[in-house]
Amino acid sequence: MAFNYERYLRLQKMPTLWCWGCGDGVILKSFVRAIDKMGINQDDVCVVSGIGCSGRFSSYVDFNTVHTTHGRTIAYATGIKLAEPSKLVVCVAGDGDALAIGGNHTIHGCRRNIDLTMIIINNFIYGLTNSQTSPTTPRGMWTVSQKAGNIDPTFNTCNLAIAAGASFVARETMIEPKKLEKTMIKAMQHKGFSMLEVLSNCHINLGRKNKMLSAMENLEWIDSISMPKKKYDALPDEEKLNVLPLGILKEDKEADEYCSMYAEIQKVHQGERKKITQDDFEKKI
Ligand SMILES: Cc1ncc(C[n+]2csc(CCOP(=O)(O)OP(=O)(O)O)c2C)c(N)n1
Repeated sequence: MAFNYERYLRLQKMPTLWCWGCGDGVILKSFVRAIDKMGINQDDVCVVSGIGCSGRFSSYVDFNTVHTTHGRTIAYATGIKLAEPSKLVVCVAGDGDALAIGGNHTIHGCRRNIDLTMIIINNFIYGLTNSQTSPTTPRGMWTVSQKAGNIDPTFNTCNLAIAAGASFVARETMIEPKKLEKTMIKAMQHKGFSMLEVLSNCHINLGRKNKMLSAMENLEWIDSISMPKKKYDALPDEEKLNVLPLGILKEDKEADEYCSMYAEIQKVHQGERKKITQDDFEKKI
């Protein structure tokens, strides 16, 4: 039987404002299937999105949703999670939203290891505002803010998340929706801060000016710069430079989760315990 997407969508908001062939729709459908497989009640999910094409994600799905200010998904999601720790709270943000204006929030979300999932839709450009350079735009690409070619070094989203302390870090592409769905489930089941970068296309605002005229050509380019982690690990170091590994890149199930620690603080305030000491963290500094 065909999957019933309608159950999870706000049909009154359809059609979406996304361009034809945009990866955002594929990612949204993978997300909805992942939630369905996890068997979570719609009322127990909260999706927080920022501003951008990707930010529209929260308008289209029928969960608890918050469409927040640019770059601030983690701040809102942190408040929601601390108030309602039993809910599944998922941030959805573009590469500009998560790594430029919201970069500071993202690294501190990773460091704090609060039980949130952050899906970063990396289309390598500011899509909504028509092609400004983002922190993941490859060098040499045309952007409206760097028409002679981008000279800025690019962020590697997953390396940044790992270095900042996220306890689950993965990367997939929207070219393989089934694999994406599986990794989304693993990310959302992880207890702690899980970051999932999804490589996606923006053939309208990145592709057309960079010799990728159609969605398919944009996808072929994504395919050419990414490969499964196992294959990537076998490459000589010099060949790894311009390739992005796919799959789960980090999974630490032992890291202290923020909501659990916060619950201990409540106990201090209620006089149930004296205070929190370094020993509580087994000196894992
Ligand atoms: C505080 C603030 N600064 C700038 C903007 C303008 N703005 C809206 S979306 C956006 C960038 C979107 O790019 P990205 O986050 O990569 O998402 P995409 O549209 O590609 O999905 C910008 C700069 C804004 N809305 N608010």
